[in-house]
Amino acid sequence: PANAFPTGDLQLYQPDTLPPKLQRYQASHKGSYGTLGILGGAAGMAGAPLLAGRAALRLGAGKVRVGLLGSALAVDLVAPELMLTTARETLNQSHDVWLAGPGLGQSPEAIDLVAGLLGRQEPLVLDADGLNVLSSQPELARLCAERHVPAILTPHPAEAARLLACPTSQVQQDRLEAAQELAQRYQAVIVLKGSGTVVCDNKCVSINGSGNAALAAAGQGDILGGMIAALIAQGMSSLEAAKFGVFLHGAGADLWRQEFAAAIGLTASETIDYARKILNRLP
Ligand code: NPW
Ligand code: AMP
Ligand code: MG
Repeated sequence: PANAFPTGDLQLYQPDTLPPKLQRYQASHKGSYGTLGILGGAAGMAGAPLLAGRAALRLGAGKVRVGLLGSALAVDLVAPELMLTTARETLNQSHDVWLAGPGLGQSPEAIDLVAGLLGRQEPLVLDADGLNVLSSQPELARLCAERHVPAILTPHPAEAARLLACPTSQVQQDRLEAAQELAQRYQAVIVLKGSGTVVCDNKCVSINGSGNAALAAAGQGDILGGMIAALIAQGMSSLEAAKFGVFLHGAGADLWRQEFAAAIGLTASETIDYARKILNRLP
């Protein structure tokens, strides 16, 4: 079933207007819309942070730098607006918000990078291997919980199970409980992905109302991380950005399904363009 958990008095999150922070002002410039730093791309997985970076640009981030661990790429020919460099170089530059994890791997360098970011105070989205590093290094949980600006953790059910040290089936049996337990343990905003994505912090919990099974495809989580980080770069709070980013991502897939009268074959790259359409159609 689409929502196999009790919703009780929970509201489905389904915004119908553009968040005020995303209004564009005539005299604004790229610096008004924030600079995002992305760390990821160990050997063989450069695609993941590039997808995240492309998604962030197309959802309005002012500037995006991608620091790759394992692949020396000079330019993304599909999105030459992205600045590509090494992970270390990226860490040395100042950014308004960070996304760490897409294709990051779990090497000693990856662990070091995640630990460094957890200890800084800019907003931070951790996804994919960023989460796997967090679950494999117990001392990082405390760094996460002690942050002044809560991190955003965006696990799929298997990543959530690693963070909670429990079976994936247990996460799926009670997704609200699992998300809220993660929020408490890591003092973070949690995006528990999958059909009926749960977004919560240690006070509020909501369930996303958009999205469909066309999203069950490689790279869809990588672009979601880029989208949420782009919304934070533009001034949204971590919790609002998480809810709105998840909504746009799912609504993009819903629009694709409607326009194509199709359920199979949506790529992450296409989802980015459909999410941008949804964003620009909101009054
Ligand atoms: P199963 O198969 O059901 O037992 P992993 P990953 C489970 C990078 N990527 N409900 C499911 O388990 C990422 O960024 C790079 C239930 C599945 O097999 C990461 O850094 C790409 N279970 C790295 O690869 C594109 C669910 O989780 C297992 C579930 C590894 O990430 C691809 C897979 O999880 C990829 O994004 C659900 N809704 N969803 C690139 N182009 O460079 C997932 N599972 O082992 O954490 O591996 O997610 O592929
Ligand atoms: P990841 O597993 O990290 O690539 O993330 C997959 C993304 O696609 C997440 O945002 C999931 O919520 C979404 N997704 C995957 N399968 C479904 C589904 N059956 N229904 C709705 N969303 C899904
Ligand atoms: Mg993923």
